[in-house]
Amino acid sequence: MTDDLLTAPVTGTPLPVDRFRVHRTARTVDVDRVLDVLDGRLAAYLVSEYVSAADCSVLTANFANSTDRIPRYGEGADGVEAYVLGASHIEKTTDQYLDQAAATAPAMRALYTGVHDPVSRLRELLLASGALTGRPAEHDGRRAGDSKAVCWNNIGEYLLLPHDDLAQLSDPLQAGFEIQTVRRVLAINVYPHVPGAGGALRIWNVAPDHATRARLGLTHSGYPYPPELLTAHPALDIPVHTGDLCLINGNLIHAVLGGDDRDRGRLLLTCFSGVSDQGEFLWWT
Ligand SMILES: O=C(O)CCC(=O)C(=O)O
Ligand SMILES: [Fe+2]
Repeated sequence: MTDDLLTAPVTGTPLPVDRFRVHRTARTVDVDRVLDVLDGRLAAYLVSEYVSAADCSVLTANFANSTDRIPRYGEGADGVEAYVLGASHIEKTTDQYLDQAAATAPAMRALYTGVHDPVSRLRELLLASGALTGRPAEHDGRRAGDSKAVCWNNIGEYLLLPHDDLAQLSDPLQAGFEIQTVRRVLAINVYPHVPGAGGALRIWNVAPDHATRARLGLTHSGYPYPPELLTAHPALDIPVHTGDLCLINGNLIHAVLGGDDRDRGRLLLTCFSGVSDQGEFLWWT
């Protein structure tokens, strides 16, 4: 491999400049703006105070008290990249993922004890609008997870390095899983606890092309793109706060910016979603 393969800038498709922006509302969700992100007409939509302070406290305490949190090992402090509750399809076979979704369902129900699950609430709003029909992704009669909870344990420059949420759908381990037909990922992110000023989302205006992924060895992961290869693309920073909902076009490269010790404990509730080749709105974790 020559050096050029690893040092050439990331190339791909941008959103038109007038679409590369974040729309904001407080408390109320404008379903049309969610559809704008889903359909590629908007980079991101942030709803502040989406979750009440009382529900944020309950969710944060439920997560802290859960005995089912699993450390995920990576590059981070003490080698622990994140604490995760719930299933993740990344780098698993479809069956392994669906097994994990079933096994973690009781822990996820426990996480939402005493609150209306805010990730489901967003999907309920979308489906109630009549604009879409939807369901969790399925395979052989078994269903994907509804949400997962993630607490990144890294601090420093990035809590999570630049990546896209689309490439991971192409993993040959999941051949035939219906999420592989989704062409644009809508990431549904809810933040019950953001203790510090760090942990902002940064979105670059580029959906990477196959050639970029291939030369960087990221064809089926979309993670991580070296930040120094992204400098030619405009970027949008979206600080997130306790109670926020942030919907993003996950095809665009994005990252979670870092922080310091005060940022430890930032809690994310999330699912991925998108429209299948059958025209159904699907979600998974
Ligand atoms: O932690 C966040 O705010 C976003 C995480 C993210 O982009 C992902 O898990 O794909
Ligand atoms: Fe992401």
